[in-house]
Amino acid sequence: QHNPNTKHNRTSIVHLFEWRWADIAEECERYLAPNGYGGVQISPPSESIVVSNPWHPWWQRYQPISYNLCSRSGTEEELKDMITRCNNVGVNIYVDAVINHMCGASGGEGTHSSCGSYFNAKNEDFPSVPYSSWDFNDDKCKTPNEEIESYGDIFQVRDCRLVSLLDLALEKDYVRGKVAEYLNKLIDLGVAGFRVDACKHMWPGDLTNVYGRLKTLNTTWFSPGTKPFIYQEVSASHQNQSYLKWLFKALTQMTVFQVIDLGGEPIKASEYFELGRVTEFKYSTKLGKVVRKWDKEKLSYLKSWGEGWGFMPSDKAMVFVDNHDNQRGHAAGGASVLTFWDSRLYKIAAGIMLAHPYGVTRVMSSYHWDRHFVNGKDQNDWMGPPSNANGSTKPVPINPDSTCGDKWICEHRWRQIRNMVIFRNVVDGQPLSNWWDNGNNQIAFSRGSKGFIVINNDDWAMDVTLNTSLPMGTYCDVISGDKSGSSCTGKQVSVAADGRATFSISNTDKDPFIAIHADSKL
Ligand code: LM2
Ligand code: CA
Repeated sequence: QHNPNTKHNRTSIVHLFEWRWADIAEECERYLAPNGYGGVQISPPSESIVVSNPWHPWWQRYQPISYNLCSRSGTEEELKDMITRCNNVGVNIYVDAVINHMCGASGGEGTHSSCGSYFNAKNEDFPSVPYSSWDFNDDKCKTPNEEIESYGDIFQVRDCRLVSLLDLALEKDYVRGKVAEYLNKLIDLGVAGFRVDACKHMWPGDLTNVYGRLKTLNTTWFSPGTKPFIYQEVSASHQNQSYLKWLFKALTQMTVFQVIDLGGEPIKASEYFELGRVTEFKYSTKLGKVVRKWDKEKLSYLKSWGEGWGFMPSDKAMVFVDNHDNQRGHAAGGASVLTFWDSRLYKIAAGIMLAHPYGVTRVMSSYHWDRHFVNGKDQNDWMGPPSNANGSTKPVPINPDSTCGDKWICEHRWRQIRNMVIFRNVVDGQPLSNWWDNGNNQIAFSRGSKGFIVINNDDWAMDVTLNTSLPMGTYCDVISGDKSGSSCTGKQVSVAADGRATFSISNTDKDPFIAIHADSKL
């Protein structure tokens, strides 16, 4: 279903990518609940392969060995403790569910797995589930090497192997049963929903069946009859770039002009709308272009942001500035995607996303890795989280200034992003109104009479008086500072009786935007 089941009018989710369960439990209590985060997307909790070449890449967790719940993030006990503690403070847990496939065909044989379970990739033998070769799609896939070769063929995309990952036969009652048993175990533990991995590679009919087997949420924390929130990863293919180039060439030769969606493929995100929300990758790519001012994009064009840009319906969309794949050049996205590496622009993009009513918003929380570009490709895009010498993931230490140490970036703790998460909660349900722009890269808009945001992404100063629709008073700008008691550590904005206020934003300001809302009134 499409509702994230968040509590206390909280609206955003944060992806604590590769965090340990013990750290997430702490973070729910000490930071996420007090700052209005609605939930956490966790890395896959299922047993995965352990890859040693390259050394323990993050993507090994997208290669399941069984549905046992020990992973690089911790034990089953730690997982349970985290779910309980987060739920107790009203922060939901969403599980990244990898159900399209098991490990890669060349995964080998042995016990190099996160719980130490034996498996044999070549024979498709996973006794801890158990799955055997009967449970995979080899007969259905018609390509010579079992691989997906063309994204133009929907049968290949669903029934063949994605980058050699052993493809599960989800039309089998047995496989559906095993997958549902795994998800239901998590529901019993108290999770609120699932980010379903690789949905493009599964038939909507198979997913309908699996979702249909799911229990309602644990009534210790959720009202009776609440269904799990489902959001499905449907991204443009790895082949997408070349496919688009080919298509573009073909179209130019025909001198035909046509709008091509990022998909450009026969499989459409809309096939999955009935089942749950779907990740809107165009949002991430386009937002990056607008804020970077590439392709002559400008902020003023955001007036029709959302469905007006050809995005899916708002009530079907899960949106984000970047995700764990496209922040490192994996899968869809491309060079325009903004990440913590471009922090100033990133904060602007996050501000726009969180202020705008479109979609359910997901904030990314990353770790630093040593990027090393050779001919435009990052040679280290595989690198796993900050780790100790024995390979275990490092805890997330919190510095006195509330930032994170040991190379954990914690974008969700950046004041500008955290305060915009709160902004979104305060203005929830209010319409976008009072749109203003200068025809270039200065924009402003209200959310009803609850909040107002002004952004200057031009190369010159901005000085304007605008209607905010907010009640008269002095407000604390939550981008340059925080309200504490009746004082403000940042800029102050005074709204007159007629709702108008004057905003001055230099293009050289540390963060060239201002946001005020009902709860930042002094
Ligand atoms: C996803 N969404 O739909 C994940 O967001 C994405 O991170 C996953 O790919 C993908 N689907 C499959 O679950 C990642 C990563 C791949 C990696 C796979 C499996 O982007 O690069 O593939 O996980 O770990 C790796 C190697 C690849 C190899 C494969 C199998 O990069 O070269 O293929 O393992 O051994 C021979
Ligand atoms: Ca498949």
